[in-house]
Amino acid sequence: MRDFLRRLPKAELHLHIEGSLEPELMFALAERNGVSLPHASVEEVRAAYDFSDLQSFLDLYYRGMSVLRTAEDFHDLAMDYFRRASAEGVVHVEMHFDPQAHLVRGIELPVVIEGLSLARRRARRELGMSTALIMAFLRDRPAEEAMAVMESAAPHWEMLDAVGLDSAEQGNPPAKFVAVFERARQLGIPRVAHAGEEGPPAYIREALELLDVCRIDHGVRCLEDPELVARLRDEGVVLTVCPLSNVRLRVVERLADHPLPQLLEAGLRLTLNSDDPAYFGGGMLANFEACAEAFGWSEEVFIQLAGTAIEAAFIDETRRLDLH
Ligand code: ES4
Ligand code: ZN
Repeated sequence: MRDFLRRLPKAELHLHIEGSLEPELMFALAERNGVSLPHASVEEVRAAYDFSDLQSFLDLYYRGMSVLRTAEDFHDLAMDYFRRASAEGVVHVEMHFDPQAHLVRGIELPVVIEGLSLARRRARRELGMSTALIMAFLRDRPAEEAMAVMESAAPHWEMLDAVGLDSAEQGNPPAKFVAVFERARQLGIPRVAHAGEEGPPAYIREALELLDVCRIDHGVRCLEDPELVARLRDEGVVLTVCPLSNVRLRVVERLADHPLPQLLEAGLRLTLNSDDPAYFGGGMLANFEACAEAFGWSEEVFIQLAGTAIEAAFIDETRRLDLH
């Protein structure tokens, strides 16, 4: 099964590139940039990744990215991840990035975009890997700030494959971001949003109705609302599920308790993703393998899940045919 899962061409639709920062690179960049870290060693950093919920993770995630300062840092971050993903049989990566998390530290958007763009070109050339860029808004910050980021991104609108919505979900409903998502819609930029990870099914409905998203990131709590499940199925909405993330952030206690089998049984379109691979114990292959172990799925199930990701990816039809 391991060899099959490695060879299976996989598209990753839910990845935060800042969450791919491995402790080794964190230390190297801290040294390069003269940034001090509260931990003495790589092992100590890894030991600190014991989360009780989404917020306890976000605290370390924002602290970890303090080492990212230059375009070269963002290039090294993304390229490091693309190489690892490629070795796991990942052929396409859609990466969220968080402009506001960098702006608050004085790192301007063009610096981030320049570094990520350089890495994307190299991934294409050196790894044959396609990539997409999703500019995410931090939902625990003001909607006006998100709108300002949207407007300041005007020179880069053309290279955005989508906008997204992430960070602390509870108390920050999709409704808060109606205006900025409407602006993206006007500009012809597709939309995705995290919903139903820690937040209630009502947030998934809002994301569909008010933000007009084409995919829901996570969405696992939809099962609490059977009418919503029927709607997701009838409309063919894709959920980007992140199994190891859900375990590490205690959305579920153990992977064996994860609702993936029920979601599949309900006829929903699902994909498997890594979310923040450096923080949650592994990348795409680890997520696929953990599901094989927990659910005993056949090869056909994985072929279906990987196929759904290729169907739902932000790629042109020529590339899609190549990947299928
Ligand atoms: C995230 Cl797992 C998760 N949920 C919401 N926002 C995030 N940003 C990075 N990882
Ligand atoms: Zn996420």
